[in-house]
Amino acid sequence: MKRKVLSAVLCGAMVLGAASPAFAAAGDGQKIALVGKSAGNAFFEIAAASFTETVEAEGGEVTVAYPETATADAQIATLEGLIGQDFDAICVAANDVNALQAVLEDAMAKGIKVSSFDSAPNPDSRQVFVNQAGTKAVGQALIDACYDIAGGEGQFAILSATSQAANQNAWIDAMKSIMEADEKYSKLELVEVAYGDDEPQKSTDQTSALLEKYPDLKVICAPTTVGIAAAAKYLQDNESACKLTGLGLPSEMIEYTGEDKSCPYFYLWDMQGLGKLSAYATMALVTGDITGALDETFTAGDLGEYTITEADDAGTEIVLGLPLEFNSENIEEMAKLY
Ligand code: RAM
Repeated sequence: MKRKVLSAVLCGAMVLGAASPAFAAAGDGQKIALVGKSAGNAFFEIAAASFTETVEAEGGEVTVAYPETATADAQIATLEGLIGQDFDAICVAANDVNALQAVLEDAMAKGIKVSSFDSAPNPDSRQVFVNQAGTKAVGQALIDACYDIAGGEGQFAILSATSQAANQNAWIDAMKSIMEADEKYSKLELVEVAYGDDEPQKSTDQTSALLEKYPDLKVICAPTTVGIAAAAKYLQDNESACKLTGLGLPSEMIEYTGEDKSCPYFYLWDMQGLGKLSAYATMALVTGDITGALDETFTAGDLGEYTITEADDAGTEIVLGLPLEFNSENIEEMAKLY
């Protein structure tokens, strides 16, 4: 008798299970647009490949779109073109903190879920931000690298992306606050923040201009993969005494990394993880598993469970992990990955 009841229950569960949406894949039938900062930047291509693979494995589809340049205007045009094409969600790396607000609010008003990754638009412009590594953690790693490579004192400069770049500006602000708050850094002098606009030639020209202007410059810190690769080549080709650190792709930095090269060591984060986590967060917004509110949790596939926390700008974010250091010991291995 007992056995009969049990098998009837199991049978019912199987029938229900077959029809239940709880058994559907996380991204079933979803249409998602992923918008990077600009075309031709390997950083976004790597993140997009992992994002797309993740969504497709869950039964959804991804359209990747890039503005021609890393400007707010070009990105607004790209976003305007996507709204009205029946997307369930847009995930964007913002070229400007505030300038995208109108277009992203328009998207949300039309029922499109808006997440961001890499570079956050302001809290009103997004539901949640996937932060590759805590903003303060990145700022701390970069200022400590400058301090260490400069030997604790002397001039250093920052070679950034565009002057509006939300993520670069947040990291630079974090570096400045850390410097101001701790006497340890008082002998380090930040002489200039230069902008290479995430364009290789402009970044090379800015590197050359910095060296000319500041002959005693000890370190350049480039918190951009495009900037650091251009500066690394310029410094090494010209046998400059000025050293380099920042955020880079191991595959683009392999020739320039090591104590006897232009860049002793630099940082980035798990690139495949960034694409994956951004994909799971975006799919979870579409299914309604999360809304982007503080303290919500969700499962990001084999990355495990994540909790939504408060970002420095008082919006919400999901932090992937810690910045990773790349040096002569691990660069070859890591360059195979990204
Ligand atoms: C460049 C972009 C990107 C940034 C990396 C470190 O590729 O500016 O937004 O996260 O560098």
